[in-house]
Amino acid sequence: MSTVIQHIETLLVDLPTIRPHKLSMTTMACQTMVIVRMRHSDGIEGLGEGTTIGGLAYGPESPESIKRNIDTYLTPLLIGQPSNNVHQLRARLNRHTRGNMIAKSALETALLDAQGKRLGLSVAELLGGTRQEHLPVLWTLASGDTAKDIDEALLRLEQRRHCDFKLKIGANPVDQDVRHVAAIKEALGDRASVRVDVNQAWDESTAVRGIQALQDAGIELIEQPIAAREHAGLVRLANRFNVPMLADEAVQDARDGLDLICSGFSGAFALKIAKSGGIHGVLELAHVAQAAGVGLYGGTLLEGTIGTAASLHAWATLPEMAWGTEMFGPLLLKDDIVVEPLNYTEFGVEVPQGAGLGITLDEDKLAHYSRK
Ligand code: MUC
Ligand code: MG
Repeated sequence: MSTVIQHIETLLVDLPTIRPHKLSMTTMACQTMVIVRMRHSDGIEGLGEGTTIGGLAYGPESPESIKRNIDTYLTPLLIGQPSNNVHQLRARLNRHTRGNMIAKSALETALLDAQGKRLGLSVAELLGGTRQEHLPVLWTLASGDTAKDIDEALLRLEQRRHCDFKLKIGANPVDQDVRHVAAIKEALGDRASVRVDVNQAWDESTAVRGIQALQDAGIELIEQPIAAREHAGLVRLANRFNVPMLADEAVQDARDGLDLICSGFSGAFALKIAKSGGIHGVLELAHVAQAAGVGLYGGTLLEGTIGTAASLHAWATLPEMAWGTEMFGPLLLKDDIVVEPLNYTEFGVEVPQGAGLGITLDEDKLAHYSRK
């Protein structure tokens, strides 16, 4: 008899951050991850993670909705189904339920982890094999304080941890944000690249003013300056400035990517497994971008180690990405729920080895941080 999915458990896990993380729409002091444990009839357990930023501040799914919708709607569609055809199971979930991309991503990760463990292959090998095994990782400076951000960047440069920095802006008036960014760029000079993420906070005319000043200050990349739905505006900004635009919230899946490309967008796309409903969805977007010559960037919703490992397996199957990755989520957290953390070294991170995701849960830590 073929192996079937027997049981799916979801846990809300709250881990404190090492410092407040300030974005345009919220300040985080804690990250909540939804951890999926999917048991199969052959005794194998697949792990998955669905994580967002700031409860309901970042997008339409919250940790609580991810858990509730998996438990109530998605799990019943999977229980008793054959374990080993991930494409069929994705299609089944998408046929019977709308949206909930983060929840679906967590489940697809758990399916792939189990399948890899079953076959003795890493998730990247299941996907066809690795093109890269060490990926560059940027750090986000978001303490909200210019001097603290400079100290944080200098320390990470000295430790050979990170040499690319992204600044979260958009919560303050544009002139104040520009002064903050320019001061950090000036302090770091040519030793580091500096980019900004506005997280949709500006309207187009504010963006024109802000981007001109940021371009003059030597900023390398401008991420999501205006609202996600303003595709035409993003194309206009990309055409107007030399500094490239990175589409993040504007590009969830391959269809959004195609729309932007057909509208004349040039620049780069932030890939996130959570936005695209999982690894297969995000790789579809990556392949559309590659065909159109749009640059790639391995993005995060600040997942912990399980979600970060899943993303790394996906990025490992792509050729070197033009803008590297920001897979630093576990480094923003004070603790971890896995036995062996990811290996961050030489301004990047290693793709984990071993079957499936290559990650083992630390049961004591999981129990300690799980919401009661
Ligand atoms: C985002 O919008 O890119 C990535 C890094 C970070 O600090 O926040 C995320 C979300
Ligand atoms: Mg972003």
